[in-house]
Amino acid sequence: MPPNQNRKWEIDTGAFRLYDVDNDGFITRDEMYNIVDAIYQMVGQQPSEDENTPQKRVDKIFDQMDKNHDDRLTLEEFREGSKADPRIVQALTLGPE
Ligand SMILES: [Ca+2]
Ligand SMILES: [Ca+2]
Repeated sequence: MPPNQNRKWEIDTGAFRLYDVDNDGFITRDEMYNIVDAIYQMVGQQPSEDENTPQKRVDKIFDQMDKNHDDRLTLEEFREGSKADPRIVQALTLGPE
């Protein structure tokens, strides 16, 4: 595996574990909401047009990532989703754009 891909795998897995608070291998909406809400408070993020509340942001993330619509994200869904929208992982790690 090329180093860049390896690094991305580590970041995605680390982010997934942060979201998966009870460590059962799935991210539920509640778990993601708790983290996203905490991030919003931490960074005091300015509202943007369509993501101006943590709830909306979580709904949007789930719409994009939850491929089989069972209301929970597996690591695989999370990784695929973060490939399509890297901001989700960046928002967590608070890295630069
Ligand atoms: Ca969980
Ligand atoms: Ca799912």
